[in-house]
Amino acid sequence: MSLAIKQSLRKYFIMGSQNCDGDPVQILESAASAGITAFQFREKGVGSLTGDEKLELGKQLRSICRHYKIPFIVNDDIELVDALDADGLHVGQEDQSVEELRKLFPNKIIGLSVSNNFEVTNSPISWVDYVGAGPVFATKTKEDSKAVVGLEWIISLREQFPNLPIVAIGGISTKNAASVLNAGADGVSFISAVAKANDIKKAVNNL
Ligand code: TPS
Repeated sequence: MSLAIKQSLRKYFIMGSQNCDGDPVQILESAASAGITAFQFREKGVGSLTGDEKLELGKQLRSICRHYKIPFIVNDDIELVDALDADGLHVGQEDQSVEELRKLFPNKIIGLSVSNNFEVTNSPISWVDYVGAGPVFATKTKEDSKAVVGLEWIISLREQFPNLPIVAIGGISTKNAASVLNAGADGVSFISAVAKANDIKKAVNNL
């Protein structure tokens, strides 16, 4: 189980329509055909869709993930997990508690964001399937992002949790992705490196 999760975290693309200059459906189609290993639908923040529009876009993105056989994870939206038959759910520290979510979704992938040792100590790490650790580098994508943790924190998290599936996030690019894997992360997660790329396939390959 944990090995399969770790493999899925290798190139974990996240986006919502607010991150895309072009058509999100085409962007995900290109990224999926180029080899991303998981996708998170994160329709959140300024300019994001809500209600039926969010659901309709979600259905299209979900079907691309089914076609390419990659996990489809929903960001912090319980109703959408059921409506889209998602493979899992990703939540932040301020969202619904992981214990509650685990009861609601015993068999779904549950991911949790962690940004410092305090959050790690106070999180039920044993209930999650993976953690999203970061921001490793500076990011402009998340308005409320926490302090940059650097590669050092990924190294120390790996020392503390030798077997925990860890995906690093925040400012990850084709230039620094290898350093993040060398620090001990199982994979890299990214928004702008692919959503804003001129050549999506090349970006995914280089990551
Ligand atoms: C797996 N998160 C932390 S930094 C960031 C986000 C969305 C922005 C990255 O954008 N871990 C996972 N999923 C999440 N949603 C988060 C953490 C929260 P960019 O790659 O453009 O720097």
